[in-house]
Amino acid sequence: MNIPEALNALGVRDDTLTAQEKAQLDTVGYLPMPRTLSAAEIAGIRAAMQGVYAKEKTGLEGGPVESSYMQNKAPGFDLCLQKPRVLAAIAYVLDGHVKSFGVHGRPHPPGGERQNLHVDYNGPAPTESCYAVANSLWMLVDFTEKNGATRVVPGSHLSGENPQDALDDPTAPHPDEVLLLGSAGTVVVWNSHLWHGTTANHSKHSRHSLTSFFCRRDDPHMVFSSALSIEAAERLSEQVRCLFADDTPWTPPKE
Ligand SMILES: O=C(O)CCC(=O)C(=O)O
Repeated sequence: MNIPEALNALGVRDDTLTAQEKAQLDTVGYLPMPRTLSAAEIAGIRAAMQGVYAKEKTGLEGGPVESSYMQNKAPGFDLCLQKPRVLAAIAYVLDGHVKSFGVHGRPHPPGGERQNLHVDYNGPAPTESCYAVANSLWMLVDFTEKNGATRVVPGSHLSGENPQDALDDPTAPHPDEVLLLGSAGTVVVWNSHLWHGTTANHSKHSRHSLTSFFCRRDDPHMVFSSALSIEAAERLSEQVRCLFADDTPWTPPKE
């Protein structure tokens, strides 16, 4: 099975996104998709996430700050690899050359700090028709002005610049930034050359979310593993397996 066949089997068609949605990805660089997850789906993913975080002590003293490749740790994240409209938006940004780098979580607790504006790529500036990276952010609670919603700078993916080089202070508020506000169950797909970053969480609750990250399949600068564990490869459908690229099975990091 090749990638076009896999995307087709996963429900991605030329008209899965409207012309307006595609234009939004081209021009502003991100596309919110409200109501992508049902309440039951959110609850299932959150339970799986809390299970992994508790096991790994993610975000706790002595534990890691984030959990990576979560599809290899529990089946509860499989949905984050197979919603047709999300995959259609990712495939649109990457011109069909989709490779999954899996599902990742980073707790954003009360008091959690603001991140630098950044892009998710270390390679050279992309050309307009050849983007290397695309991300999807899965809101598992409402994203508000108070709880650390992600900020993005619309259109910045077209600048060919990295905010670390272009800005005096990438942590500072940007005059053009927009907060990605939305209800739990919203997924936002962005071109990962778009300048973006978490804002501070001033609320009393954790801002729960996951990302399901993708890159251009043949990109030489993306050197992370895209391997599935044996268990995940046995569980996932052929079409989802096809989105991953490394043949050597993923093995858990040593404790
Ligand atoms: O969680 C967020 O608000 C932003 C995530 C992010 O910046 C990233 O995954 O690169």
